[in-house]
Amino acid sequence: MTTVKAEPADIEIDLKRTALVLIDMQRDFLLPGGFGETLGNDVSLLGKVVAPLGRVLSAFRSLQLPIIHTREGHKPDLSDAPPAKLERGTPSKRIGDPGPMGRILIRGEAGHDLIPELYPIAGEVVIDKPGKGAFYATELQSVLVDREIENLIVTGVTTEVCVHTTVREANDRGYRCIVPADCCGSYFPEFHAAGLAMIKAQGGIFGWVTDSSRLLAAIS
Ligand code: C5J
Repeated sequence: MTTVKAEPADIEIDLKRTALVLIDMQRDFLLPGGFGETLGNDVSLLGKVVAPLGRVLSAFRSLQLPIIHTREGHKPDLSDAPPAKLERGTPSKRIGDPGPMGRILIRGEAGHDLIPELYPIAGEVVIDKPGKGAFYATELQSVLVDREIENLIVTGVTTEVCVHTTVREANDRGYRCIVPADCCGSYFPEFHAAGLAMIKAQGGIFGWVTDSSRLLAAIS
């Protein structure tokens, strides 16, 4: 067993039953011209996640532990995008509109793809998800069951949206979720802080919060 220093308490995990999940590290969220920017966000705020998450990804690769990447997006015909999502708000471009990286948040377009710094290699799982949570309308649960996973290191963007939704979904399904704070990010620093606080409050009601240094010290 491996002890990860974390809040609200240190946690012991069996690394053989632990997967790293990278949520939506896509150009559409991290780069100018993508979905995140169409919503009015300063996408540069997410860049600081890449280096620490890259170190965690390298450690998981060298230990040959399971790695799962997710991508939020929709089929080109938008048949998996509910009108309530398509019509939401007043973005500068809507999901499916053409943008500088292809159609916004559409599978197969450059903007929908994962950033090169964290690009999956052979053997890593890529889950395409139409929603915010990685379990909704995806094969994630069966991927985890097949690999006998009990613990998830949940990272990516954005903290209070897709990371948080996934942690909540996973927690209800019985997974222990550990979130390294510097490996996830938000366009809203106050939401990032609040999202992490919510996870670890009340004795860790949704999971545990650590950071890349403590995680790497534990698993190296
Ligand atoms: C958002 C996500 N923020 N990946 N998606 O719309 O968090």
